Order: sequence, then C-alpha cells, then structure tokens
Amino acid sequence: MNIKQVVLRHLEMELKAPFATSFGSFQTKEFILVEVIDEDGASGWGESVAFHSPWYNEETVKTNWHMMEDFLLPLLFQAPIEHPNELRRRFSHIRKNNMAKSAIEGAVWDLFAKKNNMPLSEALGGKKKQIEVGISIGIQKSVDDLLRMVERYVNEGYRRIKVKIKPGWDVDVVRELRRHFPDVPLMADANSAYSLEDAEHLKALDEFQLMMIEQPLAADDIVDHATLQSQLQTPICLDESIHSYEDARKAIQLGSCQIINIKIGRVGGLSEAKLIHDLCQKHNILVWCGGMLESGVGRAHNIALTTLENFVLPGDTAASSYYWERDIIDPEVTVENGMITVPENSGIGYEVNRRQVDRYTTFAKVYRA
Ligand code: OSB
Ligand code: MG
Repeated sequence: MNIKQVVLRHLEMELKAPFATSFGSFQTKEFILVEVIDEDGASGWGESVAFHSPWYNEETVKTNWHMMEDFLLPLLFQAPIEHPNELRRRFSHIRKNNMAKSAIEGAVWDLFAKKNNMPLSEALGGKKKQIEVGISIGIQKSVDDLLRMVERYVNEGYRRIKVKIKPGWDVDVVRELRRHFPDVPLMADANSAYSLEDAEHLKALDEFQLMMIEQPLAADDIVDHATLQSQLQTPICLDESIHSYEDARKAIQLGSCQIINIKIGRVGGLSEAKLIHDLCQKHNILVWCGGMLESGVGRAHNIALTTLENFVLPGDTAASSYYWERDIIDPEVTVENGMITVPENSGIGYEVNRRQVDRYTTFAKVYRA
C-alpha cells in the first residue's frame, strides 16, 4: 500500500442523552475521523477515541491532531506498507499517544482488508459470524431512573448490563438492581474512583454475583489491584491500566485481574489488541471489547475485533441508535436479541456516509505524501 493522502476531520456529534461516569459527563462527542487514501484512490477509515478532555487518559482531541500531523503522518508517508502489522514497529519510537496511533493504524487495516477484498474481521483472523453485546449505562439522576433504563435494555435483549459506579453511587444501587433483576448478568465499572482504603467497602459487592468489577483503582495501577483481587471474590477487570501487551503480561503475572477489557485505541491499535487477546487466551484470562462512545467507524472496528475467539464475554458495542440520532455509516449498527451480525462486505463492512460526515465536520485538513 502506498498512502498518498490523508484527510483528518474534526467531528462533533450530539449524544441523545448525557453519559455520566465517575470522572465526568458527556453531552457532545468530539473526535477525529481519519481517512487514508492510496495511489489507486481507495479509502480506509479510522476513528480516534480520544475525548475533548484528558479524563479517561492523558490524550485529547487536540493532542491527537498534533501527534498525527507532526509525527505519525510523516512516518506513515515515509515508506510503502505491506501489512498493517508493520505500523506497530514504525510508530514504536513515539511514546504512548496510543489513541492517535490507533486511529491511523485502524484506517490502514480497513484499507488493507478492502484491497484484499475481505472483511476486516477475516483479515484479523476472526471467525464469529455474530457477536454478543451488552450495554453500558451511565450514572443516573436517581435509582428509579436507572431501574427503568436497565429494564428497557434487558427487554431489548442486551446480554449483560454494565452500570457505572462511584463513591456514593455503588453498593446501595447494586443492591436495588439485584432486588429487581436477580438473574441479569450484571457488572459495575468504577473508572478508577476508589483506592485500596475502600477495600472493605468494595467487599460488600461480593454478595451480588457481579460478573466483574471494572477498574476500581487508579488508572495507572496494577499493584494495588493485585492486592484488592486477593481480597475480593468478584473478578476484577482492568480497563484504564492496560496500554500494551507488556502491561497485560505484567498484570497477569501479578494477579491484578481475571478479565481484561480490550479497547483498540487504548492499546495503540488492532495489531496490539490482537497480541493481548492471544496472550490472555494462553493464560485463561477472559477478554471483551470495550467502547468509547464511538461513531459507526469505531464501532465497526470493535465488531471486527470481537470476532476473535477469546472475546467470550459480551462487549460494550451497543447499537448506533443507543447514542446517535443518525450515525455516519450505512447501514447503522443494529442489535437483535443482544447480537450483532458481523458484516460480510470488505473492510470495516459498513459504508461511510459522506453526507453525514460532512454534516458533523467542523473542520478538516488534507495531508499529502
Ligand atoms: O470505562 O468503558 C469505559 C465511556 C467513556 C469512557 C470510558 C468508558 C465508557 C463506557 C461506555 O463505559 C462504552 C460505550 O458504550 O461506548
Ligand atoms: Mg471502563
């Protein structure tokens, strides 16, 4: 592949409803869409999952633009690419900035799969024709509101319910949920709102048969998580703390978690995500695919990754309509009975709707080799 041109677009999409976590609340989703174009004029699409503010990790929309424009695009244009796996190496002397790397790598994977006339899932080695998904529900104004939301999405068929927790919105809320939904596969995501001093408090969650508690402790910690896991019956799942294969290897060695949420952007791309998947499979660590309130482009990448064998737990990839009035892909992602049918068209398998992209684009810039 000879990448001749890259278009970076800055988009703003309104969420249907605000999404609240322990670290902040979203109403507008601002993100960068990456289009790579080769010498034949074929396009590949990627999405940066960096948010406007550095809440979830240290990256932002602006730092991603800077990293791409000043460092990553020059490396991309430097030489032809035989296989997208090569970018992991090519970008390796740029430290971190994983979401920026991933957005470009994802676009190249899409292009690669299209050039080879195969779905991205197949290019990655995925075999599933359908994937199982759950839904992530933000912190609500009241427990009643949350109960109504959970009821709605259980009835829609989602395979597990994830609720966001934080100090003051945790044990009592989960108790109420369990009282109303004794058998629903349920989990809680703390987005690192606790410290080891809260261990006794978190132990109170053990009686509710949660599938897991996600990222209870600091976003950069794997040591205290190991201590906490030794005291909790509930499996710990790491999200924020795992940025690479090496992080995953160390967390597994320390016993910091039993489950890993793999987010393509957080780990720097699909190639790294696949390596983590393979490592976890070898060590009986279960994985699932996390979400970052993506538009359809990011959603499509998540779906393709989830077709790999060890993605045995339902992911966070909900239907487009959960977040968006109108997504930027055709068809939109739909969920039936908690399942998404994996697209069979080449590349990400969904058509990017340029009219919708233009509608949401606030500015764009073209870069040439
Ligand atoms: O921790 O998984 C997370 C949303 C924003 C930032 C972090 C997280 C989330 C979610 C929602 O849980 C995932 C989604 O539905 O895309
Ligand atoms: Mg999380």
